[in-house]
Amino acid sequence: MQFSRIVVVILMIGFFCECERFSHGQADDGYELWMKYGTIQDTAVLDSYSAEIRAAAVTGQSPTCSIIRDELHRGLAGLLGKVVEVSDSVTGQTDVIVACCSCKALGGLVDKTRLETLGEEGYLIQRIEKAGRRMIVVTANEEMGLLYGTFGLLRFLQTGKNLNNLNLISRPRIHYRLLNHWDNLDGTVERGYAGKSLWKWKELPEKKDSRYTDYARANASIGINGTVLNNVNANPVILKPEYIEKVSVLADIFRPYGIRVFLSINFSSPVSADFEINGNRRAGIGDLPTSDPMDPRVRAWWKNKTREIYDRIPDFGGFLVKANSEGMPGPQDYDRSHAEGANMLAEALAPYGGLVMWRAFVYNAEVDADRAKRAYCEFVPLDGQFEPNVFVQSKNGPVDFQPREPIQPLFGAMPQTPLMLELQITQEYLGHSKHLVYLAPMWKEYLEFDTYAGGKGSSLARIVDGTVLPYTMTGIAGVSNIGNDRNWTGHFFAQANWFAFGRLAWDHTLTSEAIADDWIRMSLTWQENTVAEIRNMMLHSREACVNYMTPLGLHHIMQADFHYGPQPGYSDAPRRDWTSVYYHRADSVGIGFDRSSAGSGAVKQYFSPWRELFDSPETCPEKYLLWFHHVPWDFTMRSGHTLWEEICSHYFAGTDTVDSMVDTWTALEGQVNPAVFRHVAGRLSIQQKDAAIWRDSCLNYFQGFSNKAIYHEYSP
Ligand code: BDP
Repeated sequence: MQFSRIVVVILMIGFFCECERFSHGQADDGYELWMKYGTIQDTAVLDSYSAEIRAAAVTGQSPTCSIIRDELHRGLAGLLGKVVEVSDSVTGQTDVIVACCSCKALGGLVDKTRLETLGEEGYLIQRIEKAGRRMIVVTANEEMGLLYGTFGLLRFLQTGKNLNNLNLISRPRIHYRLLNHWDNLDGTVERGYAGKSLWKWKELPEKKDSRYTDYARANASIGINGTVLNNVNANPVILKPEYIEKVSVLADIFRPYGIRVFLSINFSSPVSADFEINGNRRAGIGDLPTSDPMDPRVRAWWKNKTREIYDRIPDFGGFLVKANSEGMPGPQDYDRSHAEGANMLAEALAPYGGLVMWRAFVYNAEVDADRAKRAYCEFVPLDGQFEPNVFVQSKNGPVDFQPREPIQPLFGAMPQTPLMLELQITQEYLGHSKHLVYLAPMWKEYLEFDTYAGGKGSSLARIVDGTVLPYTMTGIAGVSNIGNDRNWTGHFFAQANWFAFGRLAWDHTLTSEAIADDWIRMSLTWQENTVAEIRNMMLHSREACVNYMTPLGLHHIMQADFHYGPQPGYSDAPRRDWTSVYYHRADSVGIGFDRSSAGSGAVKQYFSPWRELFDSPETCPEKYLLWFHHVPWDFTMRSGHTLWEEICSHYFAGTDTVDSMVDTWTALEGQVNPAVFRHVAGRLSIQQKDAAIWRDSCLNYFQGFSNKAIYHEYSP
């Protein structure tokens, strides 16, 4: 008895000593995400902040202003390790003021002309001197800007920046910044790797899980302003009155955080009959014999349903629609076009300011033999036919969310239709929540890709944000990686992807490095060397994943449906374009999909000079080589290697990088929170093992066609 008590005491002392050394929370379970607000360990920084931040005021009495007050209070108390009073009115002692520019308390303190371009959500943070006293002022045109500005200020402090440099002006470049949840009503999450859905439909509307608020807060902290709650493979039941009631409870919780709620709808909702989608029986919730968008009864049904929603949720955002894709019903079932389908919904939503996000993820085999061409073939002819409140929402690439794809050529090719960019935060094809893959470099690669749609300088980002084409509305969506796992995202480092998505949606000019840097400092450590080691590991992780999974333009050779491990030999699917062999086309001559002008012609969907550059294996960027070309095994690469040697080298480079990630992390024991250390170490060892499986299975399989020895100093 005595003995075990002593052991417990020793263990506890050990535990507290351990915690003492980490500024970011005790035994971090990841729940607090990047908002840990651990007391600043650098005494010089702490002293400089403490000297200037003693009393704060957030003027205004709205629910949003209360949230801002609470956040500031929580953040400052944690970071400074002392209670900083945050009142609702400015006094002679106040040295941090958060107030709308119209607030009298600001009288003459800020240059209001700087606010003119900031819209409803932008903010200005300045450090000023008044009567010999320093003050920090966070101001905006509207209170949502104050909320974002407050998180901006806290981030500045959390990352230990110098107050002398505090002069921030920021506004979002894209208006609709949404998460898309692929959450089913039964609590499962399609392509979710972090537990079950956050939405407890059975408990709603009565019981409001406290996590709903934490979710909204986390999103607001990175500038996300909307959420689509349910899976694009939508169950019509979401539109039943009892579900609208449940959804309205969530909308009420999210509203003061600036987050609007949207829903995915099933195009067959108005019908009374049962139908089957992907093996699941679904029933419409209406009483109509049809969901033909040109049928007046169907149009009236949607109008009534929309009114019913807005009666309960006045700021409801609108509908996301997957139609005539992967078995989902849609207007083509009635020989109507995507535009006719979308416009029917748009008409119902327009009086309330709602919008339709009509997905371009369609790939009917009758349209073209090459899946990569189909969205473009179907949608480009419809340009100009959509109502003004319709977005066409497209994935970044022409096939699916692969580790690397060239850009979806639709971007820039529909000048009269605002295109919303859909990225995938959940790592469906990039190692689920088992692999550490920091996605910002991948998203930046897409965002910075110059489409040449309006001549040089037409990056995807500048199309999406309405700079190149005069879009009347702009939007970006990220397929969420959040579930009810305690740490939200399964892998601790997957939190960085949620964070990075929000930051890039707000400002796509931020660099992957800067975002990683912020996230590491907010989530893990300020220790310079450690920050550098972790950042380096993150920045190389996506290329490593491409290398050990699908280098040089290979794609879609993952395990059938599960999409985690390799299955390059997969050939027996209900559709050819679901098999791996359809995509890699390996044979005794070579490997790759010929999409040149002599092949499927997909290159012609791109603007010049890309269509010419992609068209020849000599000029095609090698990272896309096997996407666009069927290349002989002996083809000479720019390195001087043959193609076969180059493929081998990439696979080995991928696993080598993972090995070095493991080494880096192992050496960080004692430098980061021990609980996080153990969690990440465990996942990295899975990644290391599985990356090697990827390499060996793919090389062994492809070797069966190349008939050449594995090129490396050692064989798998
Ligand atoms: C595919 C996913 C599937 C989604 C589909 C989509 O495998 O689960 O339903 O995309 O985006 O990548 O609709």
